[in-house]
This record gives sequence, C-alpha cells and structure tokens, in this order.
Amino acid sequence: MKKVNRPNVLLTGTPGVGKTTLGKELAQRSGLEYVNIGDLAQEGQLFDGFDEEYQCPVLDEDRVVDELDEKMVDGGVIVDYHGCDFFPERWFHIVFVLQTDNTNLYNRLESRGYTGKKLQDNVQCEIFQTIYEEAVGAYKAEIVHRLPSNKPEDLESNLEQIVQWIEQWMKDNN
Ligand code: DAT
Repeated sequence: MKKVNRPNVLLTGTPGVGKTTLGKELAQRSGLEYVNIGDLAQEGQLFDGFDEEYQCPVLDEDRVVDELDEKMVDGGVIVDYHGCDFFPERWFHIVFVLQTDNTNLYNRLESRGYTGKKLQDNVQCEIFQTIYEEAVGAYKAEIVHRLPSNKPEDLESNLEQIVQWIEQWMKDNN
C-alpha cells in the first residue's frame, strides 16, 4: 500500500449501535471523509440478489471493494458498515467496534421499525459479539478496539479519543 498522510478508520458493529452518528460527527471534527457502505451500495446499486428472509437486497461485496479501492488507497476515509470481513485488510489503520447494551439496542431497533426475527437476530448478534469476533478474525488484534455506545457521554468520549488518535497518527506518519 502506498504511503498515505491520513489514516483510514473503520467503524463497525451491529445495526443500531451508533456508527452513523459517530462517523458523521467524526468526519466534521477530523476533516476525514465519511463513507456509509449502505448508502454507497444504494447509490450505485451494488447489490447481488435479494434476501427473502430479511427482505433486503444483498450487498455485492466485490463491487463495493472495487468501487472504493482508489479512494481508500489515498487514505483519510471513515468507513461505516455492519460487517467487516470482506474489506481488504490493507485498507484500515484502525478498527472500532461499537457496542451497546441489549435493552438499549432493542429499543433503538424497535423505534427504527425492526420487528420479529429481524429485531431478535440483531439483538442476538450484539449479545454474541458477532461483529467483534468478525473483526478480530479479519484484522490484527492490536488495531481492533471496542467502544461503548450507550449514552451521549459515550459518543463524546469516543469522538475525543478517535480525534486524538488521528492527530497522533498524522504526527507519527508525516
Ligand atoms: P448505526 O449507524 O450503527 O445503525 P445510528 O448512528 O443510526 O446507528 O444510531 C442508532 C440510534 O441510536 C439513533 O437514534 C441515534 C442513537 N445513538 C447513537 N449513538 C448514541 C449514543 N452514544 N447515545 C445515545 N444514543 C445514541
């Protein structure tokens, strides 16, 4: 990977944990570019089939990777997605897995309109730390960090920590 002067940050975790909220605010404060994979796929129709069980289109992971690679190679991108094992490992300098307490997450997803199996499965995904396991399986353990994402104070402290990490990374790499 060519040398870049700004890092790429992955924000991942179960739907509803607060990736988008954190990612957009982090982009404002750090000047890095925010990319929401769901939106990118929607805009470019980067789908491959339809999931009958969850009633949603299936992401075409290869096309997402192709679409983003050039931008990622330049650095300075914050990526937001509820999965992480299909991105090239070389893309990310740090990975944050956001985590939310069950009841809290249940309420957030319910107010988003999730019901039945979709609601249950997502809460279970969080209980079993599925995305954290996926992240440590896909990236070096030392770049994967868990962040609590329950209350507004968590958002603020996560923002401060990540902004500080980005600033330090840029000092060390420029
Ligand atoms: P995601 O992008 O992971 O699906 P989101 O950013 O859309 O999640 O957030 C889901 C809901 O939770 C939304 O109503 C905002 C709220 N939220 C996010 N972070 C929070 C925090 N730290 N404290 C309280 N509520 C939060």
